[in-house]
Amino acid sequence: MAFEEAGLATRTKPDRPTVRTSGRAHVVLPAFNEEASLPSLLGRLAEVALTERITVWVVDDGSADRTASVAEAGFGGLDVRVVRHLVNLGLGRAVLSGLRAALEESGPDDIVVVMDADDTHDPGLIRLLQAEITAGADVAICSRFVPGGDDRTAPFGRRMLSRGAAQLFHRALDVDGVRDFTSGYRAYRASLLARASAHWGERLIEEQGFACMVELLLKLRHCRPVITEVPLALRYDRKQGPSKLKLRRTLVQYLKLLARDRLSPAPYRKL
Ligand SMILES: Nc1nc2c(ncn2[C@@H]2O[C@H](COP(=O)(O)OP(=O)(O)O)[C@@H](O)[C@H]2O)c(=O)[nH]1
Ligand SMILES: [Mg+2]
Repeated sequence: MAFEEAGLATRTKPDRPTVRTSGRAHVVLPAFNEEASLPSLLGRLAEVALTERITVWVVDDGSADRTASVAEAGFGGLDVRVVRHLVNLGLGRAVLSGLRAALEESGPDDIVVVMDADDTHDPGLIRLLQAEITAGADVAICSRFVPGGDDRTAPFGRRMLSRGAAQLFHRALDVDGVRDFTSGYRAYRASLLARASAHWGERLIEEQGFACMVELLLKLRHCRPVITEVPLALRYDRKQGPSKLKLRRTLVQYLKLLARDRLSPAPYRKL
């Protein structure tokens, strides 16, 4: 196994009976000023929808551009729902709103995928994520840091942040099966998220910025999920406009999150 080769994780295969799922994929797209990228991304999602059952949840987070109307226009027969924040509340609140909306309509066999709305993530990977969860994973991460994964097209500073954070979190946190802690492209078994959401409520995601992705993994850790990774070749060259990630601010958020987790880890509870 790739993880074992690298001496990183001990549990990459499900150690519980396989739980079959063949449900719907709810695809949550947190979007802030993404009018330029959404049409192409919705078109690529519509291709996946030819063979998979998909509902897309675009969370327009107080965008100043036409993100909401582009999302509402949809693409062909693709099932697109739009959740709106009237003012910009940040990535964390947007992901939380999207997860909650998706969970309200999801069944036990469904999966919930979160991916960037900037069209740098290949929607074709949703099939692989679905397959991982069908095979028994509870969380499947599109990872830049497994063989076949690639972050070459991202700017230098951005790559250093993601790589540094991956090393740091790997060393400091007790989460098996994860190399790419900050990837914005992941799938979750809906029933796992529903349990965690019932337990944590509004506190499921408290981070407002990009650290929310790591925070969610840490909160889910208490459910003892099986986590696997599939390779992600990031296509930053498709990105229209600059990243919304602020390097220094995000680094500080990561360090604070880590410090909080070290100092007062939430007690293990079976959820
Ligand atoms: N809802 C919401 N989404 C945001 C915000 N900031 C960034 N995003 C979205 O989060 C995703 C990640 O941001 P992006 O610029 O792609 O970051 P990068 O690809 O990691 O450099 C994109 O889909 C953005 O539209 C925000 O304040 N609110
Ligand atoms: Mg992005």
